[in-house]
Amino acid sequence: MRRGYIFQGMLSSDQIRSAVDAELASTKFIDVHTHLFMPSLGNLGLWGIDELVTYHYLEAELFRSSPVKPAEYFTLSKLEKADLIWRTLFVENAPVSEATRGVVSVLHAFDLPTSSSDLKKAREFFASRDYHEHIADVFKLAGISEVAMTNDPLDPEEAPLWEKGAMHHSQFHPVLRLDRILNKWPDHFHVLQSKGYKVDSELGGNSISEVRRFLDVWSKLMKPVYMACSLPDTFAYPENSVRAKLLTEAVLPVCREYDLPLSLMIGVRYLVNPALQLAGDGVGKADLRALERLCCEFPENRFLSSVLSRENQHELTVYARKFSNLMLFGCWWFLNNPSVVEEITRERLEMLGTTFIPQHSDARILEQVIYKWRNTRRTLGPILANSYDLLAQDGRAVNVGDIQKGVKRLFRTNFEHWTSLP
Ligand code: FIX
Ligand code: ZN
Repeated sequence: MRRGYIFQGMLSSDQIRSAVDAELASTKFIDVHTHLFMPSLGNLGLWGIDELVTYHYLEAELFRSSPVKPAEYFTLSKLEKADLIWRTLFVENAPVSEATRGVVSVLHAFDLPTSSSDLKKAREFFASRDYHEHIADVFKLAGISEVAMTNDPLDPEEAPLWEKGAMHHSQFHPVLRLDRILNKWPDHFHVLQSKGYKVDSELGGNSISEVRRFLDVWSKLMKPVYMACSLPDTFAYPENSVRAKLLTEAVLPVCREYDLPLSLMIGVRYLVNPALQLAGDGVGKADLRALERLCCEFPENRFLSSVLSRENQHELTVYARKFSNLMLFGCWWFLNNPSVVEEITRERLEMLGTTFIPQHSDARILEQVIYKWRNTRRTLGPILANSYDLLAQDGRAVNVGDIQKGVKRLFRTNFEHWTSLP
């Protein structure tokens, strides 16, 4: 998008806001954490209206407005689920929550009716789309150039696709996801055994070197830009545990060997309501001294971190001031709402300047990037402008170049440098 403004020299307060909005609109962001998949991973990639409407955020909201019980709901077909959610959350009620309004935003972006009594026209539209062209249109509407994926080497559906040589895509960066190894070793070590890795449940014998060999094989196969793991609110380090041993003796050394950051996403209370399945996770305040100790004891490793509890955000920001090998990213999951994004981003700008990554979409369905990034630009515009305005008020002239460099650093170069993206 051409920059629709030409300001020379020192900017006034109004010009600062215009310049920030214009730079946010014209800069193509990197989406540093999603659950999207490159086209060669086939049906793992979710897109279209029925996936959008049955997003797990909306399933959680459905059960607050419908008498249907989760057990009954999960027996329905995808189309039946979507029809029920559409009727309940979009027809019988005005869609004023973040997740429901997001679907409206996507429909509006494609000039589709947003208050229909059914999904007929939307289904016809998405059925008419060429997938590859659709991806290009969606990325353009979202103002993003590329996304980081979430790729699980122990997922029985995804792993074989990589092993068969799934074609890489320049706009979809692989991320080696470690949850099944670090959080559920007892349930998954046998999968490594079945692939010829001499590992056991207690990490005896050559287990650690075999896990490192497994990570080496997958680092070569996937070519990830970072490794990642979500962790419970109870995550602790140091700790005499299988997770701590795997993390410090296998994962972190392989990250150093391949010059990869490790992303630690801390604070999930898994399945607080199991009946809701993927929508059943909750949030808990974590003890971030675990992150502090890891950053301190492994200065040669680079860490990305996003934490789920609002109550952890201020101390996480302070930790980023203490450890230059720690890069904060995003307002994760239950935090990705304007009221909380504003608070978190303001305190990060105040304490870190532009040395953090403000947001990621966490998109699970392709078109979600459209509304998640529109919301981010809308929320962050005035906040970022305020930072530059205060600078001007306090005696340092602000010019367009300052703003261009700041926006680019926040939404591109911080991640590029952290992950050594080409
Ligand atoms: O662990 C994660 O990557 C989380 O983001 C997901 O598990 C979560 O379900 C989600 O999609 C949140 O937005
Ligand atoms: Zn996620």
